[in-house]
Amino acid sequence: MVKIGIADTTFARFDMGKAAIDELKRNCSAQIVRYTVPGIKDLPVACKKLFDEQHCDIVMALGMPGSKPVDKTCAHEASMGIIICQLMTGRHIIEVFVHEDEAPDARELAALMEKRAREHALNVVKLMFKPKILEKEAGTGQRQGYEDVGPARI
Ligand code: RDL
Ligand code: RDL
Ligand code: RDL
Repeated sequence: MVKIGIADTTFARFDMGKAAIDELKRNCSAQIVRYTVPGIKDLPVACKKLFDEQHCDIVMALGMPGSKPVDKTCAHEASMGIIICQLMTGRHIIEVFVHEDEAPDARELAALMEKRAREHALNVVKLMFKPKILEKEAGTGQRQGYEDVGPARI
């Protein structure tokens, strides 16, 4: 059975892990393992452990970079670590980051975090079970959380 890892953080202001797990459970029958860490810089090793020790086939890394410059640097470092982990393991990590300043207030932030987590969970289902659907969506301007922007036309 396919095993999906969920790595998430206590720093985030919305429970993105819970939303992702709910969406996965509604759309596939994979086994799910969750590993919560303090912040986004702790995600790369959490993902590595989910592959090495829990034998996950794919992992979602969910987190919320804050709005200050130091947080943006932190997010870049975390992303680099997540990419290195993918290259080390040859497995996908779907990075679900919502920057705190993407939304104007707490209400919209929570809604964006929930929607992006759920939409990327569906991307995980497609990657693992229905890759042809992704091929059909190639070049269609898909976004997660906000409206899709759609294809550019001549
Ligand atoms: O290893 C412990 C912490 O260093 C780690 O959890 C960091 O990811 C915590 N953290 C920061 O130190 C920071 O300056 C986070 C952010 N910014 C941030 O914007 N988002 C986080 N963590 O999830
Ligand atoms: O792993 C899932 C996503 O994190 C990954 O697909 C990213 O490449 C998606 N993405 C961003 O998160 C982003 O902030 C993209 C862009 N910007 C971008 O400008 N172009 C992309 N993806 O193709
Ligand atoms: O052009 C507006 C947004 O698309 C742009 O700000 C993106 O960079 C927003 N974004 C992130 O910042 C991010 O960390 C997105 C993702 N992750 C993502 O996974 N999917 C998105 N946007 O559609």
